[in-house]
Amino acid sequence: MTDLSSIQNQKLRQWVEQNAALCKPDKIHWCDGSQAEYDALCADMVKTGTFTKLDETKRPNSYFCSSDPADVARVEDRTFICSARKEDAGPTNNWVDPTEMKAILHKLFDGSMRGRTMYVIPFSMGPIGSPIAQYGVELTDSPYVVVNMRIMTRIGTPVLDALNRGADFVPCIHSVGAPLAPGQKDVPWPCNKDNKYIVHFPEEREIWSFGSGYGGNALLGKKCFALRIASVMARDQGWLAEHMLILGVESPEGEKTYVAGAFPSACGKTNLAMLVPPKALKGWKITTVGDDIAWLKIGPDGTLRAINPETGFFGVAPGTSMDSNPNALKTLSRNSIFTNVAMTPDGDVWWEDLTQEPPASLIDWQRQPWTPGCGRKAAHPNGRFTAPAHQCPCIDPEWENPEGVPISAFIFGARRSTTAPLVVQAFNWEHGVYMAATMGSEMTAAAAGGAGQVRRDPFAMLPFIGYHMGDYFAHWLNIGRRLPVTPAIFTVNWFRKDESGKFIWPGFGENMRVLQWIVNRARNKAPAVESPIGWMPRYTDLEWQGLETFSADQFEKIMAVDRDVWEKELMLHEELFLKLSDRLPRELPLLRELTMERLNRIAQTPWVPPRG
Ligand code: O2Y
Ligand code: MN
Repeated sequence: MTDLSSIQNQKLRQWVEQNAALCKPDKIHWCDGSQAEYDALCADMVKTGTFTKLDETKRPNSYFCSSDPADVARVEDRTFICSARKEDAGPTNNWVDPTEMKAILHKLFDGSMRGRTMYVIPFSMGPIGSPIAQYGVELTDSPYVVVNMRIMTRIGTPVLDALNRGADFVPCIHSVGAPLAPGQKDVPWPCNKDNKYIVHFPEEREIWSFGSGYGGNALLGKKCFALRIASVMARDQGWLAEHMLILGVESPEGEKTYVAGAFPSACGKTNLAMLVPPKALKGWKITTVGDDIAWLKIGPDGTLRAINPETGFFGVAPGTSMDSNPNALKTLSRNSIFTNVAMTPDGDVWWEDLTQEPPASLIDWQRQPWTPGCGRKAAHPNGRFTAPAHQCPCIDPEWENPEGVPISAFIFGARRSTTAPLVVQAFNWEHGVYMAATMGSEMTAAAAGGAGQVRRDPFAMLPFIGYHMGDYFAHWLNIGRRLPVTPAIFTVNWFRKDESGKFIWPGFGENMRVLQWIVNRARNKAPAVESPIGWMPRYTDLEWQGLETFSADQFEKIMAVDRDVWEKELMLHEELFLKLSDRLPRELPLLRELTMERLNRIAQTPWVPPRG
């Protein structure tokens, strides 16, 4: 049992002491990260009604959990970057003066853990001791957070030992903001309905989160640390903290190429990270290093090395099926937590699209009886599974390599029903940065702004850059200048539609054909033609074995570059650039001009790759 007097890391001891005095919990529990601790916390949550244990034969060691309906997703409008100067947060972040924000937070956290236990979770983002990893400590009054953090990160004694040997850490403090008066009965999902604050202090490298117990708001290692604070550390220290999956592509000859890919939400990122190639592409294999976040550093040999700082997947459940992602389903077959999905009468889980036919009756995500046709969804659209990465059948053998894996290509994807071709390769690093900086994705009905609207989401990092976006673009350009050989950069779009509104590309496993061309291009082994917006494959440059029904005409449709459509697209790029003009690197508007010029010079519109 750890107590404060045994903590040799002065910063840690003082910080825990100060915050215990502020939050006034009944108890302090130092997490050792053991299985026994995890099991005991889960058993306690079963008793309090937070968790329901699932059937041990159907879903061993797994739990169902239902959140408060007012606490179901990240809250971007309550997320703040409190840099000392407003201009350093930039126009894409919410900003409040740090002194003012600290005063607000001190008031909110004062007594916020009364009647509860304060858990101290030492955690490592990345393999302990890796030159790319970083430590954090999360204080939280939520046992749900502790058990999820144990799946998502490396927690407990080995990290505390490293801290006691003097390692630094990012302080992360979290409260659900629901203190209990003496004798007051708790609710299954405590949170604060009126006040939510997800706050980052980039200069002090500190995170404060109040009022929510859900996902990215509360598991502070993920978006708050691994992206918002880490992006600031990466800027200052010359590395990259990115919203990217990492996958390995193995050729039939056994050649392995690692690729990192950035996609906004609802673009099938986890599916791509665990893709199962079509049988016809004999000998090609995909392995998973990570599905959401990549930290990349230039290695001693000049290659860009990437780690997945996490150890689990916090994936969207609805839509995940044996058709769309069999590897994810196998990953979550045991030792998993299911939040805001539905529960079957025999103690298993269900969500929309898991099976073609829904079960005859369910308990829905709000623990209400549910039957097909009742007019409600059984699972919340943001219902989640938390599952250990090592259970993934296609996990890469190098996924925990402390030195990381060498990245040969970056892929930037978005959801566009028009405009963006299936795949395009940037002419060079700067052009790739331009392409990633101007990414836009169509929003789903759930997103603010409405279905179909294109939202600029540079590098899929709009909600996650902890500083001025213009400086972030400049940082990417600088990294390119330091790399002896730059990885190739590509954009992909699986979602283009035809005139009748039908998706042109079959997607899912067939995306392997595009990955195949990408890794061959990265190795200078595949042909391409020059288009006005980058290098592209011709129809004959992709492998069609097993998908012979996809015709050259369809390929033309999905690759076409229409001058008028692209001129409008470039106007939208200019809108973004104007917003960022005080810190925008000069290269980017120049590259926009160049693209405009190239479009003006095409002989006929739409431009399509030559047949041959
Ligand atoms: O709604 C949440 O709190 C989860 S957000 C999330 C979770 C896993 C991976 N990515 C995301 C995201 O918003 O990008
Ligand atoms: Mn994400």
